[in-house]
Amino acid sequence: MALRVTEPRLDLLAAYRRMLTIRRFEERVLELRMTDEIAGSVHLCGGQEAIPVGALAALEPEDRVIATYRGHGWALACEIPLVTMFAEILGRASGTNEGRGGSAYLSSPEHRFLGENSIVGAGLPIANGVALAAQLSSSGNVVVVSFGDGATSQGATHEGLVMAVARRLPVVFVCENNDWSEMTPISAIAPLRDLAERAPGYGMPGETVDGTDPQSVAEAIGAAAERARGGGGPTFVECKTVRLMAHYHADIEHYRDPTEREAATLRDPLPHLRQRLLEGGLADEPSLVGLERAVADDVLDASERALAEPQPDPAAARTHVTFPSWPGVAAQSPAAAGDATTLTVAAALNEALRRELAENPEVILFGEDIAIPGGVFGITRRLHGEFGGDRVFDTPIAEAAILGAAIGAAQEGFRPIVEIMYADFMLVALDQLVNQAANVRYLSSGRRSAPMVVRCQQGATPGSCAQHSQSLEALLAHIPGLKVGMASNAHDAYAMLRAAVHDPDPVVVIESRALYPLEGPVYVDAPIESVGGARLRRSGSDALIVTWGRMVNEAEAAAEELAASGIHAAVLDLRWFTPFDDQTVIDLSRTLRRVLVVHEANLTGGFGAEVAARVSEQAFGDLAAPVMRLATPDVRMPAATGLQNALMPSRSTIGDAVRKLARA
Ligand SMILES: Cc1ncc(C[n+]2csc(CCOP(=O)(O)OP(=O)(O)O)c2C)c(N)n1
Repeated sequence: MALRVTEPRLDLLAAYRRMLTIRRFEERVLELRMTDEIAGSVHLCGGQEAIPVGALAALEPEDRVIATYRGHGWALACEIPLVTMFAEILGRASGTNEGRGGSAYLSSPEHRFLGENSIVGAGLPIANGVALAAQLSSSGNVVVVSFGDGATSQGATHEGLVMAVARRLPVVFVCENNDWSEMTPISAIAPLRDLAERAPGYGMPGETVDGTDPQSVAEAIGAAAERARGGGGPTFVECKTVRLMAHYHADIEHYRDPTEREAATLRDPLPHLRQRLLEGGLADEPSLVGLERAVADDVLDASERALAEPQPDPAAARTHVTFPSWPGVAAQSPAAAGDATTLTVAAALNEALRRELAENPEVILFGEDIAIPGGVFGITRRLHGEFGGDRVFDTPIAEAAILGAAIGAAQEGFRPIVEIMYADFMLVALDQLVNQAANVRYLSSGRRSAPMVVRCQQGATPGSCAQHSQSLEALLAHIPGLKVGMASNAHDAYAMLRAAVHDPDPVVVIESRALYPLEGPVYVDAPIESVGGARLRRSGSDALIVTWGRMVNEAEAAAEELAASGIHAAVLDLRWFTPFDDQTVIDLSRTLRRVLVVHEANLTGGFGAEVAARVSEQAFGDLAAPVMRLATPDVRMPAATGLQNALMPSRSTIGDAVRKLARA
């Protein structure tokens, strides 16, 4: 497809210098790895230098770049200083990420380099989010995201391409085709002459260029960027290149035919460009020799300086997991917050979203069928009509693309709230939450964050099948960097969602589908709470039931029945799994001395195990009995109502458990 709009003239001598700098850098990294100055694997980009150098020559200063894990060349093309790059790869405190990123996951947003990504294909959905932010703010910026030929097999790549087309996002997808999908030739996977042939199938233009020629790369990427800037949407640019430095430092390439390797060496971009400079009269031999010596000296000098830099302070390893505190009010009794309106949980959630959209222009809402249809459970009804299609929009059925777009947009100043229709569906896109969102703050040493809210609902209801009824809070709460909560009533559904939107970290707000119709008072003008804090729902003197979600209501009903027989159980609604309210849980456990944890999720590895462990460790001497757990047994969830009821805790089984505990 013809793409040419303009033909950026590349300063070939400057390009040669940059490409040579990248090559010498990679060679020096290899030396430092082989002498064990560098720990771990290094994946070097020798042979591929023309792609980042050509691309950056075609971009504007405010455009953004996201690279593959083989991304040193991109980082250097973005002009991150050599010494800072070496320092990061050497694990020094003065590195781009203070030693947290290392070779394959470094970033420097100040240099518009939003980072490498060690998960193959994961950068595309995030690039879409960065592009979404550019589109919504009319900045005119473009995002370039690079990925290997092997990454074209990834689901995230497919979802990213689909989403970019659906929203006409200003992204340039740069496929660095070096013929090798790790240790398997891409020809054995994709029976295509060019991978760019796939682009029209997505509904975007595609072009294949010689990725060893910086001029061709600059022209193709320049044209694609201009098209994106003009509102024309994404383009797929395939740059055919060569891998001259193996998959990683210790790869002996036993799987590679020597003749293919030899042919790749003959395509080495550096001697070709050197020859072109001489033949074109752009440089003479002595000046090139001088330039080459200067580049080698610069690289060596930078590496020596980085080696002399101090190691990070070991105490720093624990910082910047999440923001330490947020100046919202502490969770408080809703009764202290003025007049109440009676709403269902579903309506309370809708009102929270409406208020956040109305009060905060950076809030955007997207997900599957959430805009025009108003969500499959109606939680987002009328919001598209009130706030328009830029702020409330429907997405493809592509959970990784949804979460990735939220991550990218959040890093660029937006507050995305996304809906994952069922918690079960998050499992197809966990990478974006666990490997991506949860890492942003830590890996950037607090310089970046991804303040996004993921809403999902969960739990078994009559007829819901095993793939639509799991309770997954423990899985999510296990991940450092995420905050996770679950409401048991209409006011908390409202207040916790608003707290999540104002929190500076990624927050997963789990809703209980069974509770959507539950009515209760909602104090809509209550001050915004901070994320965190359990709430005592019922006082008692004989035992403490710690629970959350719909089980809070079951526990309260059980406590009511128990009171009639003289057993007074307190009920604590945990509300937030992370951050965990140790103080409230432990103080009450010490006082009441008998603790039962109840949850709908199945027993093994459930969050009840975490509560029990914390209480056992911190309230040990005060307990009159071991902490008890009551949960759904470790089975899959059947659809039939009678079978479900036979498994899940209920007021009657909770009552039995408390009676047993009271006798212990
Ligand atoms: C999701 C995922 N699967 C597997 C890997 C392991 N892995 C690391 S690099 C790589 C090869 C990627 O090949 P390609 O996309 O062609 O990039 P290239 O190595 O050519 O730069 C693989 C499979 C990974 N990091 N992430």
